[in-house]
Amino acid sequence: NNRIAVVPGSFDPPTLGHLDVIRRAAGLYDQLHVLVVHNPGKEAMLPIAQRLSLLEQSIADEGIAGDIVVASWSMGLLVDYVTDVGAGVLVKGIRSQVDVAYETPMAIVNRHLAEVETVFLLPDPSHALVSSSLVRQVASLGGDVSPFVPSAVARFLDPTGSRAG
Ligand code: COD
Repeated sequence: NNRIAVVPGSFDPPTLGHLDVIRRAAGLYDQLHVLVVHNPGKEAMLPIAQRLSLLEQSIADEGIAGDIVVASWSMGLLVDYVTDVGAGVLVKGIRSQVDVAYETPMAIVNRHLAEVETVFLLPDPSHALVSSSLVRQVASLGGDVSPFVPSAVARFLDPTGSRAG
């Protein structure tokens, strides 16, 4: 069933780039699962539960309409989740050729494993340079991340707003 798609990511934290891709995917599919995947290769900043809550708030705040499920996954293959929820498509955002090179082998493997197709979406160019790792770095050094993240995330990372403006 390709009317259901899964948008996986670390979302540590969610950025405006992620929200742009989620909005575009929500316009293309009947149901979207935004899936927080534990990536053992990356040292996390935020606990999974915090990322889920920030994603839910951000999707609501940005007024992204549609049937959107926010969930997490840490057990086994990503394609197992995709198959379990009756989806046939993974949606990934592409910022540059670096993302294409990283995503292509995974997309081919996922198709072999479970006949799951991967659809690549391009964000608005104004969001294409944003990454969670950049946001983590700016936040850890005390900088203002509000231009790069949804307002719920900016409030969470800088509750007093002392760095903004
Ligand atoms: N603009 C557009 N897209 C963006 C932006 C932006 N500014 N920032 C991020 N994205 C995209 C990324 O390209 C990615 O598609 C998605 O948003 C999530 O990004 P991150 O950084 O939150 O997540 P990653 O890159 O750490 O990905 C985590 C995944 C779990 C999605 C990835 O590791 C994965 O697919 N793993 C597969 C695990 C598996 O099943 N392996 C076996 C078969 S290969």
